[in-house]
Amino acid sequence: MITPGGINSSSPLTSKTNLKAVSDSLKLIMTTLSSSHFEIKPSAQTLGAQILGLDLSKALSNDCTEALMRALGTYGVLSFPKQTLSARELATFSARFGELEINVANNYQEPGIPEVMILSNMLDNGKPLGIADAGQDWHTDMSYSKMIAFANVLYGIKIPFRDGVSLGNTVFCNMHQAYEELPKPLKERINGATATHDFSKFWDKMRMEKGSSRPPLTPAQKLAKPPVSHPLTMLHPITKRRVLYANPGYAMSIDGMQAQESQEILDRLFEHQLQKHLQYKHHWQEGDVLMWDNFGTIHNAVADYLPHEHRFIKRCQIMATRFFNDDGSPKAFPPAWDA
Ligand SMILES: O=C(O)CCC(=O)C(=O)O
Repeated sequence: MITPGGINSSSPLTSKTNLKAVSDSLKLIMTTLSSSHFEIKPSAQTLGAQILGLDLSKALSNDCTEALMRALGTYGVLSFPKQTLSARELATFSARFGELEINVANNYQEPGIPEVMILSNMLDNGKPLGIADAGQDWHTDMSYSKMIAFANVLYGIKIPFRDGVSLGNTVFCNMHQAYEELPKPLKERINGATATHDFSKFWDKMRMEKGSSRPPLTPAQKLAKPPVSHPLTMLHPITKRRVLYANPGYAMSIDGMQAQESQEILDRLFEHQLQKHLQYKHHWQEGDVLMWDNFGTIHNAVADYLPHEHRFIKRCQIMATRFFNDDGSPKAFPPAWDA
């Protein structure tokens, strides 16, 4: 235990064991110091902030994790430039924020660390190294699942550039602002309503894209991912402000509404939430770790690079289990966040 009087003020620092304890404790202090203080540099756009001064390969203190969580709620998208991480360190960092998803149907996982997925258009002897077309349209992760996703953490190892400009950038829209800017009658119409989200909507759309190698979903796969309902707006568990929780990728219909009205409202919401002034683009650099909040944003991985322009990203997905119960009801907020 670290006491104000020293490493362990009750024991003399003489024996080899004590020296080892001192050295271990100093290491702990250094680690804690080096991973507790960081600078937030907001993008000055609708979303986004850079986090400077943190080495994500080091253990994060509780205070630091909580401060990052607040920053994530506030800015929606955090980037940590110039990181050097092993897959294990990426998973350890991500797991500080919640339970990690293990996608059982996915072949592109880090050997021995299934919670780390590979997104890539690269081939090794003709064999894909990762999912090549992940997220290439507007969506928010896992809204098709009973337990939705809280956040994603992506580590950019190889980023394509053309004429010095990065390709394959990731664009986000701000769902706090989207909700706030809805006309009052529409807010009143959708507050308390739920929408059905379906995994196959996005999958089938991706299959229509040129060169897609996605096979049709089998009946068993469809059965394993049945459509689910979620509220169309919700209180963000960190900011406690209301967000629009809809996305063109997975939202199919508004429950209990005539098909035509449901489609009209969803189309209106999709058009509203994608407006340019709500958008923020992350311009990737190699070594970036990018973390985003799936409650307060929707995103789209821009497919503007060619097969020979290589992209290689490692990814973890943090589930929302710390915020929601299995039935979707919110858990009590951690008191420390009641600022
Ligand atoms: O590759 C990207 O930039 C984003 C991929 C994506 O949509 C995801 O991880 O959910």
